[in-house]
Amino acid sequence: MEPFKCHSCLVPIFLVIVGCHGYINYLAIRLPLQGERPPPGSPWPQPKQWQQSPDLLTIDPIKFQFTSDTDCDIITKAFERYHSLIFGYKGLWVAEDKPTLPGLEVVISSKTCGKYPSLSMDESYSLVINNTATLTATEVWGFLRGLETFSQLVYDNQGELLINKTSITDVPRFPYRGSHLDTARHYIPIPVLKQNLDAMSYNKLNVFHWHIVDDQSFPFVSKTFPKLSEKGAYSKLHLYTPEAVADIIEYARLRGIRVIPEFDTPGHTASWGIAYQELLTTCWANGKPGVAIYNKHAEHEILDPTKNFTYEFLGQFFKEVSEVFPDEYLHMGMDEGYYYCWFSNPNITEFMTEQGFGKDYFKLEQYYSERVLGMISDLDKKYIIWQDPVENGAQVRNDSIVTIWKGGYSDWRRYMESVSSKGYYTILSSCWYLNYLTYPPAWRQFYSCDPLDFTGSQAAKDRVLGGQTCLWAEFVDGTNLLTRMWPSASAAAERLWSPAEVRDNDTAYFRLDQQRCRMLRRGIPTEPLLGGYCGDYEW
Ligand code: CP6
Repeated sequence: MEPFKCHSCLVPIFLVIVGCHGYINYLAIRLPLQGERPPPGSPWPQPKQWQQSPDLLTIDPIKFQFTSDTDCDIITKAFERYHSLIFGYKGLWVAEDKPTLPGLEVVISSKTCGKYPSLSMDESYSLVINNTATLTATEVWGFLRGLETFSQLVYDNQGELLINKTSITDVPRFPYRGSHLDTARHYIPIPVLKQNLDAMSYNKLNVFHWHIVDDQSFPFVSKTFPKLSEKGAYSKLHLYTPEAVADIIEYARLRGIRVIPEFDTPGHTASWGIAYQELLTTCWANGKPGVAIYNKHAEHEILDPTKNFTYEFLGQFFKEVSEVFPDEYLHMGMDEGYYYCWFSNPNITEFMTEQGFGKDYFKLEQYYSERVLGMISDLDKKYIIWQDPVENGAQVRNDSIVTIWKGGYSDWRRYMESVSSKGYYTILSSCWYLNYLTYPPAWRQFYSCDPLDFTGSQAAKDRVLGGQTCLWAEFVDGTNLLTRMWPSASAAAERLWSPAEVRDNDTAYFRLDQQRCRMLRRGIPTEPLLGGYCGDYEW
């Protein structure tokens, strides 16, 4: 008989013991006791400077007036929305024992009405609530943030609307505070995208990074190449038509949210190849060409960087994209280029030899990215890319923005360090991946992650523009998107808006729960963080 082999047996046993106790918590989560709640009407994310007096004013919904010194559609429409957010869900009576707040007066010191939100928009504002209330902002974008804060200060006390005398001066810590959404693994219906934009505005997030197509589907309807979605979308029900895209951009604009589309290339492009097979690199096997469209082997998914056709096609395609999306930036993807099909294809090998790349496939990737990014500059757009091309040595414009997606809750630091020390602007997303489920939910890790918490020069830190949550939708569709996103994304939103010193997890817990209840009252299905229920609301 074989002697008992100790190693092969003990290792798995060891892993089971350590693994279970180290990584999976089999004990019930103990929810903190109720009662440590913040005062009602506490704003999220917390403003930079914030003073509240115990003096209360009452609000009479019939008499309350919004007024503005500047004529602007963004302001008029925001007044309508916030009127129903503040007064919409309560019967209401007015007590006689307190002074009444007559309205909110808005002063826009630039006297201008902005067209589209941008990276350099001014979102600062100040808000003074005394016997009257005044919201002052330089630009309309600051007004939107201040109006959100105002609406959060108002609270309901058994049918009576109250607000404390308050004084706030507020400004975001980072200019780029995003929510990334993948609408290719699953199609997300337009009404759900709009609810998500609503929730973003309740949390002062200002960029919708729309990862609109990927290997699995191509829902974006291009006027130049309609076949892309005719063949590449899941079905003709699963489309983002030009009208729908314009509708989303307008909905976002009115909330001070930028829409930045991502058309990920050269990898993740299988769905492009359903209509335009010539775009993809033919994979070779056993000395002959195989199929070049997406199948269960994810390798058949990379563009062919050696053909002029590819660049002519992309040139026309991105010209259209640059006209459809008004933002100054496009996200050009460029992550996870799997070189497998490049390795296998003799035409690519020949091209590499001609160009003097030898066997260095990074050089081929650089060639592709520099050529395509050059086209984007020629279209007068700036670009954002995932970190991969920079790691692989591509030279990109020094005003490019690089999204850090690798490394999880701790290792992101070394990527941030290396990319920002190369002189690029950066956005952190590694800490805020919404595609994992944990028990308890991961909001504390989300909240604790600070994008400036890495070793680097002041100049490197000055290039950190902010961060974004990412929702990769392999296991997410319209049914669970909002509960998956909120309130976890709110934790990231406070990290990106409020001063770095606002970081105490335990007090944040109850404030975050209050924000969750507020979103729930406003119709966003958000998942619970605490036991119990939301005030005098049935949920
Ligand atoms: N799709 C695309 C993805 C991911 C990326 N790009 C991804 C990678 C790792 C994780 C989650 C998502 N699904 N196009 C990387 C940016 Cl953990």
